[in-house]
Amino acid sequence: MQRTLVLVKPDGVQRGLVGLILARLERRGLKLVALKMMQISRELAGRHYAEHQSKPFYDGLIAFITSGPVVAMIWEGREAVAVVRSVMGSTDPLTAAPGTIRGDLALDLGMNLIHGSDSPARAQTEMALFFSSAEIHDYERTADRWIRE
Ligand code: 3AN
Repeated sequence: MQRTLVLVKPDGVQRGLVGLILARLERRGLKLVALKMMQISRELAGRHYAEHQSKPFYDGLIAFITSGPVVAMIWEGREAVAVVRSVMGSTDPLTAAPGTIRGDLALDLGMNLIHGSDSPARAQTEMALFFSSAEIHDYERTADRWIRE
């Protein structure tokens, strides 16, 4: 089953939206297999956002993601990477569809509440950056047979 890394960014923690964001992913049917609050170091931020290093917004992005604690999670489910991306909404909250997390709860590109891996390959890399294998839980949920045919 596919897994993906999700972060509730510092703005989501500060605004008290952790529970709401978690609930949206949970009620979609995705399964939570890892969860922790953490302070992202500059080193981890640099590795996580390495692909954006040459972008003009890079310094601001690093400053923002290290500005306060985040909640890191791994969610599992059918096409979890794409499902999380669709629940998040597009990167700029201004154009994110209503009904998505960003489309309902955010206004600014730099304060867009949530990160989700953008491909299965990136998900593998990002999960390994944020979690040890001992922190990731394989378990059965009785509800799964009501979510998956
Ligand atoms: P997403 O978070 O939707 O995967 P990415 O990976 O393209 O988007 O960008 C990572 C983060 O960088 C975004 N979440 C956003 O906070 C920031 N970002 C992306 N593009 C811009 C931009 N043009 N100006 C400012 N910040 C940006």
